Amino acid sequence: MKLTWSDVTPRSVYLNRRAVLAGLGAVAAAPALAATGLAGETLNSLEEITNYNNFYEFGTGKEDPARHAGGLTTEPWTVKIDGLVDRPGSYAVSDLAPDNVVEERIYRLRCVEAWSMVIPWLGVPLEDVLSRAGVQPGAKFVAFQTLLRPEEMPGQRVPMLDWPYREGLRLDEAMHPLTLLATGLYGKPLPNQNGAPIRLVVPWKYGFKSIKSVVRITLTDRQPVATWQAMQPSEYGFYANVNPTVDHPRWSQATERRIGAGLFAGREETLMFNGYADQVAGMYAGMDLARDY
Ligand SMILES: Nc1nc2c(c(=O)[nH]1)N[C@H]1C(S)=C(S)[C@@H](COP(=O)(O)O)O[C@H]1N2
Ligand SMILES: [Mo]
Repeated sequence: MKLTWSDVTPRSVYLNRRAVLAGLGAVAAAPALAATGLAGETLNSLEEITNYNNFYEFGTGKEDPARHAGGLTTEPWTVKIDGLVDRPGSYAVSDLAPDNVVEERIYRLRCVEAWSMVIPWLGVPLEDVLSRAGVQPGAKFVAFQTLLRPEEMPGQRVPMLDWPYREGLRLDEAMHPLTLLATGLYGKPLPNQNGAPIRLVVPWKYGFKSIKSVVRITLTDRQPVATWQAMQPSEYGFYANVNPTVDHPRWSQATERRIGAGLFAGREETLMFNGYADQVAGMYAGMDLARDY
């Protein structure tokens, strides 16, 4: 049995989200900025967002994804949802995030390499997708996987990372209303270099958690393997919360360089949880964030 959005999404929510989408790029951006604490921030241009990328499946250079990702076939595409769910299955992207329910979310993206951007995503809360799949009581984590297709992903022909790229979240993080499954940016479908046709966006965590071109989402009772953490656990943690007080072993995380700000712009202070502390800090109450980095 296949569920569609209309089965589970109240019509009022639909209409609301459509209204946001319709006003895209104009007035509608203002409330989104205010709601996420981004008032006064300048959006990065489409040019910047699509030409300065990390997507190692297409090479390690910042311009490699723009150059090589065009060859990735993104249609048809299915996302397998499995593990501890009531309704496992393979879902089409249009089923998970139909055009008429996607909403705009303007988020900061802070890479662990200490650069940042502000990006107007389109997508659906991951929470909605997981609720529709029916999360079982035993589930504690969510694991994600990127497509494995070395024929179209030249970076995967080199054992640079342990392919396919994998990531994971605790269940409460995955169900947090800020956590997005993005299918577009700047009002259009996601460019391949940004993780078409569907990718995760977790704005309070370092960018490597926001896994691109997702083909599998698994609900599990064990903490999932995450690619960068497995590769270098002393440098990249499972949590990877943006935190200016916990430095990377090889560089400071106290400040960041805003892409596109210009040669003479100073570095910006990095904000706790990338500026989303009011919304997310409660999930980490009592945790030692220097240990669980
Ligand atoms: N599959 C996959 N997802 C990935 C990466 C990658 O190399 N492969 N890079 C991550 C990193 S380090 C960052 S900073 C963001 C960059 O997203 P953007 O290029 O859309 O800005 O994607 C993340 N998702
Ligand atoms: Mo990153």
